[in-house]
Amino acid sequence: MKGRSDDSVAYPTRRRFLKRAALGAATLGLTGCDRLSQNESVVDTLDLAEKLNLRVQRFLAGARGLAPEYPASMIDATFRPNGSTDPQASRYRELAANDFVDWRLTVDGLVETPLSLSLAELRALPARTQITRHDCVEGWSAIGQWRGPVLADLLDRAGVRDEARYVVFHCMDQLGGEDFYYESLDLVEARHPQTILAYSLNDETLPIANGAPLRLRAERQLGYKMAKYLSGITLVTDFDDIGGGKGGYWEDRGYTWYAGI
Ligand SMILES: Nc1nc2c(c(=O)[nH]1)N[C@H]1C(S)=C(S)[C@@H](COP(=O)(O)O)O[C@H]1N2
Ligand SMILES: [Mo]
Repeated sequence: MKGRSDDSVAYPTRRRFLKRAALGAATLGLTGCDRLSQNESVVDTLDLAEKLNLRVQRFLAGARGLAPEYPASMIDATFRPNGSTDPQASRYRELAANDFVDWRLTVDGLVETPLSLSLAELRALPARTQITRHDCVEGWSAIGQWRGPVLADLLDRAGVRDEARYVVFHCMDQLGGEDFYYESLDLVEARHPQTILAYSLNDETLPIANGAPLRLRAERQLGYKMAKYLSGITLVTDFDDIGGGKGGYWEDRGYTWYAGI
């Protein structure tokens, strides 16, 4: 395991690159994740950067290098919601109407023991609290405090089989009214100590706008990786047969799968 000094090398480099990518989009008068994906030069630049980034960052920061955490005084009063903010899918509406009492998180796929956990059961597990900065490719950031069980603990409870390489996160919202949002992480990122499934934001129940009842926080990644409105996670060897086959809703639309910052 490498120390914090290594992080300061890895993160500013990526942040500078992101700033440039965001600036490029702003110059062209583009706003929003969807517009960015329509700009080919931006997507090409991201593709090229991705190949180097995963290797360079893993080398510099190691598998467990930590994202910066902040003092409570730096928490933003409102955490800007983005993407889906009020899912209309009928299943989601029904669950929300009953305060998610009937909601379950399933853990299945390449595991020894599939799990199905209620919100109460998740809240009873050991939890991690972290104050971190969220960076969206649109060029905005927000600092918030998140709390929830560490994903690695859940994976250990389920028992990940040797063939598994990725964790896929299924969501209950249809962004753009069509495909359900989904995301994925490899097991290194999924088992990172700051990768948690958050049920609270700034000491309050996670609001619908920010992903109630449960959302992923993967603090070394860009905002679009952090799937909101979770319904289940599946352990897989690849994501060829899921969604558009690229490992995520935005990845299917041209974003890079590796979104380390
Ligand atoms: N299910 C789902 N998860 C999602 C999104 C979404 O539209 N649906 N948007 C992503 C994007 S682009 C960002 S920046 C963050 C926004 O999280 P927030 O609403 O808490 O700011 O959620 C990510 N996770
Ligand atoms: Mo985003």
